[in-house]
Amino acid sequence: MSLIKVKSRGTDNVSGRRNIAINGAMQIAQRGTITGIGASSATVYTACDRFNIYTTGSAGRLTASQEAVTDLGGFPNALKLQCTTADTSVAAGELFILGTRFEGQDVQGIQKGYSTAKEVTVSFYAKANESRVHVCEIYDVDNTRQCSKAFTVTTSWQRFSLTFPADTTGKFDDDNGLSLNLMWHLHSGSNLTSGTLNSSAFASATDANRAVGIGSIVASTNNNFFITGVQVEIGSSASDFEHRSFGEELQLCQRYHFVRNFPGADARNAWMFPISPSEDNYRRTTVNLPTTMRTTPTVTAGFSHTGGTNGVDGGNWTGASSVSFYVNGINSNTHAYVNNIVATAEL
Ligand SMILES: [Ca+2]
Ligand SMILES: [Ca+2]
Repeated sequence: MSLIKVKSRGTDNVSGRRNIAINGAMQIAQRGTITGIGASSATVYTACDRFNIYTTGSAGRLTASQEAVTDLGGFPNALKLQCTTADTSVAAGELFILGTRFEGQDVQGIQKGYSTAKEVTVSFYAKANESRVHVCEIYDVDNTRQCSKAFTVTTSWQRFSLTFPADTTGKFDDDNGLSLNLMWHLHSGSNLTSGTLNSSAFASATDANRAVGIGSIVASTNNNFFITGVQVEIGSSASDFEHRSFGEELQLCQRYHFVRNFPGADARNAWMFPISPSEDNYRRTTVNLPTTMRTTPTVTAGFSHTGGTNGVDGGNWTGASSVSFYVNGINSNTHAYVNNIVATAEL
C-alpha cells in the first residue's frame, strides 16, 4: 500500500501541469491555527488552505495547524491534526473526514463517465504518532459514486500512492460547483464502517462500505496525523511531486478564500468616500479581489465610522472580482474606513 511508484515520463504522466490538487505542499495558511474542530457538525477549513475537516456527532476535538517540517526533504510544511479531546464511545454517525474539493470544470481531464475514462493516482506523504489505518476516498458528488483505498500510517514519513480505477459511469458537471471530493477518513462510527471496503472499482455509494477498517484519530489525546505533498494526477502511477511557487499557490487558493492583511493599524487603506460631493452622508469603497473568485464571495469586514449603518453591497455592486462596502447616514464631516476583509467562496 505504501510503495512508491515513481516512473519515468511515459504515456500516462506527460510533462506540464500534472497536479490537480491546490496547496498540496501546505504552503498557504491564510486562516492560521484552528482549534476545537468537532464542536459543530459542519465543514471547517483548516490552517492550510483548500483542506477542510467535515465532522459530525463526536465529542472528540482536533486542532489543525501548519507544522514546520524538518525531516522530509522538499516539504518544509505539513498540515498537522492533533486530537485535543478524546472520544472512545463511538456512535454510528460520528465522523471526522479530512478533505479537499474540486470544481467540475477542473476535473474534466479524468474523462469520468466516458469510455475513455482515466485512472487517477492520489499520492501524499503522511505520518502519525502510531501505526494506524486510515482510508482515502474519491467521491463523485455529481453521480454519488465512490471508491476507497486503505493505507497504514506509521511514525515515519511515507509516500503513499493510491491509484483509483477509471470509471466509465457518471460524467462530472462542467461548472464551478463541487464534483470531486477527495477525502481521508480519520474517525468514523459504524455508518461508514460496517460493510466491506469498496476498493476495486467505483460503485454507487453505499455508506457502510466507505471507511471500513479505519482507526480513530480521536481515540486518544496522544493521536495526531501529518500530511503534505498531496498530488492528484491522471494516470496509473505517481510522478514526482510538482512543486509550484508560493505566489502561484497563493493565487490559486485566493479563488476560494482571501484574507486582506493590513500591515498595521495606520494602514487601514480602504477609506470610504462620498458617492458625490453633495452626498457626504453616503460613503462607498470598492475593493478589487486579487483574483476572480469561484463565485460571489461571502464577505466579513470591520468598519469604523460615526453614525449610520454599514454593510456589504449586494446586487450588481459585489461580484466574484470585487466587493463594494457602504455606510449610509454617516455623520457629516467624519471619516470612515473598512478593514480586516475576509472573502470566502469555498466549495
Ligand atoms: Ca462519541
Ligand atoms: Ca456538480
